[in-house]
Amino acid sequence: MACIFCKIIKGEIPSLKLFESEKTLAFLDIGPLSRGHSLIIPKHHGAKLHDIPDDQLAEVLSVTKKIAVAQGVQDYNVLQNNGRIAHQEVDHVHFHLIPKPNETEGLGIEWPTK
Ligand code: D5M
Repeated sequence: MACIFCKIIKGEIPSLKLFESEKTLAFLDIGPLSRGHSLIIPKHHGAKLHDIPDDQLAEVLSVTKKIAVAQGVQDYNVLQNNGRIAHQEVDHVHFHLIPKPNETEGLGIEWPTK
């Protein structure tokens, strides 16, 4: 299995997990656009949105909402790319949750300093 996100699901490569259930995994993005930038993925492998069963998609969106609430940010982007022209790099469906914190908001999650 060459899919890097399937390897993360299987624990074959490390990730900083935020949430895991039977259908869904959330972890911090390795190249965060802001502090707390996370990825929420269905465990079902599929490259594009239309490859994923509805029940898996529903849970992914619900988990995305819960993480946004848990992070305590009011302003954030949810982004999901399909295909190279649309800037998709990893061919396993993933939703980006990108906080846009201001100085008074706390995320409670730290990306480790190098
Ligand atoms: O975004 C793909 C995203 O996947 C990009 O923001 C980096 C992230 N990425 C790639 N490899 C890893 C690992 N190993 N851990 C965490 N995050 C990772 P796209 O929408 O496909 O352009």
